[in-house]
Amino acid sequence: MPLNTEASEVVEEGEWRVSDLLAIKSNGGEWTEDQVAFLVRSISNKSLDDCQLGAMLMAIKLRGMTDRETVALTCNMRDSGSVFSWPKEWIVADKHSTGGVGDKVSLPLAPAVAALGLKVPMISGRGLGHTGGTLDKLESIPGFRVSLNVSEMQEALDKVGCCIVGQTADIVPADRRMYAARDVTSTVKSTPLIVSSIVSKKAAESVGALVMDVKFGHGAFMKDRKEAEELAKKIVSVSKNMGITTTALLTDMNNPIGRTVGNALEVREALDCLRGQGPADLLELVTHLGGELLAGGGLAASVEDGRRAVDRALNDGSARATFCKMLQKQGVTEEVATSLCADQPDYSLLPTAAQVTKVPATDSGVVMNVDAMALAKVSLALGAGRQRVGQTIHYGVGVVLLKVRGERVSQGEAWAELHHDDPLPKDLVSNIQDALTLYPQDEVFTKPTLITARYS
Ligand code: IUR
Repeated sequence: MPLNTEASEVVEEGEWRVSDLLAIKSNGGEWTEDQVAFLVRSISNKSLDDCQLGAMLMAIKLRGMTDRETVALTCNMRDSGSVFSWPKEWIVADKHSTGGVGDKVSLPLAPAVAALGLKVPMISGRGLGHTGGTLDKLESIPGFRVSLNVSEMQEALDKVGCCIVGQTADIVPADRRMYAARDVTSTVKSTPLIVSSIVSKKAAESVGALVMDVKFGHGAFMKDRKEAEELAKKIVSVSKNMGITTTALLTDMNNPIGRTVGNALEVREALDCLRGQGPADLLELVTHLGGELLAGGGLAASVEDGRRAVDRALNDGSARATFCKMLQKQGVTEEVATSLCADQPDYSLLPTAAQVTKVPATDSGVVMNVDAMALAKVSLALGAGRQRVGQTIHYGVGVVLLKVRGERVSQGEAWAELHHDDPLPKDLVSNIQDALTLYPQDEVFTKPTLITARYS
């Protein structure tokens, strides 16, 4: 493929005509690092207009980017805003998930690895569409504040070891403009654009170790395993190229994680996990992802040792004590924080729904599958999430699964509970019935693998 067929001469040293650069990419060529830097500068200072930005994103989506280009894009995006600077002796780490249903992993994970010596300045998002957001879950705790300034973050990391906060305007501003444009130009699903968006924000946190939870399946952004594999490999290679020790786990998202979907309900389950009493799938994700971070940060001799350390921190109360301190650093009163984190927690302090309706099984059998996407849609219909940016959410509502994969249910027995504030929308009970698939009585249940691959 000839390079740069429509591109013309350099306009001035180090500067290019945007239309020439667009021609290079749309003809299948490769941009130089300087050209990528120029494009990101032009996005930030708005000398690249919305039409050109849309064309640039579409050219990237259709033609792809080499690793060299993606690294250059990511570095320049990182440098478009503030980059945190932490004390040299700190080992700073973070996790990112591509988003799942019932995914409350960050809540126990951050304090568990912080209790073991890592510093975790976790920047999370809000929920939109079918996946819930970590910030919304935390905001269901009375008093919790997701916006800390840099010095408050530094203080939280110094005294507690972790904080979970929202993105501020000065972190990777180029991504803000690019993401808004991707949303309206059908260019969200582009591996180099996803990789640069995610990794630039983690790099701006100045992390030394990163673990990615790349989800695939019915309830995930990536429905297809091949697409998820491609993303996982590219994130690892780009992030490592930027000096961040990175691994990615490819995890199944056909069933929701744990037994709860909905903000306050998920906080309860995260607190159960922090008392060593959480569901097995949540524990598996927290220990595996935490093990990767501890090994990546050099605080465990191996991933296996790291996993065991996380398990211990969840069982000996140290992760829970760290979470309790984090809550207080982020605005929760001592009384509420200690009551939630007690051996006998007072969950009545969390918002609860006005009504609980049980959903009976229409048949008998062993639960083979609870469709994560169907459950997410039910939870959204109950008001647990947002269909539009800025929509208010009901913190207490959601779904509790009384039966999950591998468990037996009899006809007429309740297998789920709907927690709702408003009268149930018509058809909701029949919609949730469609989420449940049972094995015929005589088949043997084999537990599907949750973590299916690892890339490093
Ligand atoms: N999350 C991000 O931070 N960036 C993206 O492009 C996607 C998810 I998709």
